[in-house]
Amino acid sequence: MPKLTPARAEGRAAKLDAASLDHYHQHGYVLVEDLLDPATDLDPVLAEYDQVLDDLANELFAQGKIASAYADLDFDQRLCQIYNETGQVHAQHFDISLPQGGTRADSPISVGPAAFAALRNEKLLDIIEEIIGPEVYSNPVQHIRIKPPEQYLPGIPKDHHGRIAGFAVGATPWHQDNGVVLPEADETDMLTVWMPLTNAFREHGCIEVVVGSHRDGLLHHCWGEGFGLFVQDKHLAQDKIVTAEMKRGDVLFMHRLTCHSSLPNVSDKVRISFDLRYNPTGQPTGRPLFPGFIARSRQDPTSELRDTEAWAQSWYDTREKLSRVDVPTFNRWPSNDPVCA
Ligand SMILES: O=C(O)CCC(=O)C(=O)O
Ligand SMILES: [Fe+2]
Repeated sequence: MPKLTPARAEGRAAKLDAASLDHYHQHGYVLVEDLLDPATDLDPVLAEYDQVLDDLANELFAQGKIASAYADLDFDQRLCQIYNETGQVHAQHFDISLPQGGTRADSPISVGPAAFAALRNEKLLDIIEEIIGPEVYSNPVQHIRIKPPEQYLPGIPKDHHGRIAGFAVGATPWHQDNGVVLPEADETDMLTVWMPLTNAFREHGCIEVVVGSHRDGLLHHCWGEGFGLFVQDKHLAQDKIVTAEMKRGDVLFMHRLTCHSSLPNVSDKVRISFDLRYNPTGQPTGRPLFPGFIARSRQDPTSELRDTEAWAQSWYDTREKLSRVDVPTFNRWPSNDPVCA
């Protein structure tokens, strides 16, 4: 399988060289190696999630749902132990976004300062600015994906295809990010930023990309019970698939129409990644009920949101509001689509 072309950032990582930018436009993605410093940019985020897991463990223990809070286990072992013992994937506890439906006033969400700092990371914004321009909006379609080794999840149910059920725990099917947002975002420059917080090599379930697929327009997506929206294999150029093995510090930038997926985690380590999205300020985000913010503005730097508490509050306010209304779906594709049968 061909390797992605890495674009090495220079100096303070503020620049994509012309060849890398050209690679993005030509192929629909660019993988920038060593853009982030694992110790200063990523470890604080992992520490925040250690705390989230600790809180979750204590809460479940207090509710009598687990036999111990397992404070002596490391993150990976503790996570798997809790998932297995409760028979549940607790992904929403860690996520930086609300569920797409059924939000309650107490739905878990994790909007801590380290996550906010990652969304506003200057090195990321420098590259984003080069791709989509100087007025950068943090699009609220954003997730942390914690993908445990499947071999360590005997307690989690599988669907009838043998796939492990739950958000992001298994392989992610082929899709375009444009396909999972509302049509209002179809004409935008929404950009996906994917970064591993732990190494994401093939065995950990890394991303795969169909090179140049952003040129083929929006593909038809089907709805799969348990694993969400996907593009059928017949629409995929199999010979254009590349595997994006990435280490901590690398960042992948993808066009909204670039078709991608991820492999199952067959390793013995939990794979943790962020997928964030940005669009030029003023363009629709594709999820109008969720809160975004101005991450960078060259025109009016004072309009940038720098207050981590205000950001968290914007999500808490949204949660409260959504818990009282019947939220229309963010999905444009019918669930019983004859084209998908
Ligand atoms: O991390 C994954 O498994 C899938 C990520 C993805 O689909 C995305 O970043 O848009
Ligand atoms: Fe995606």
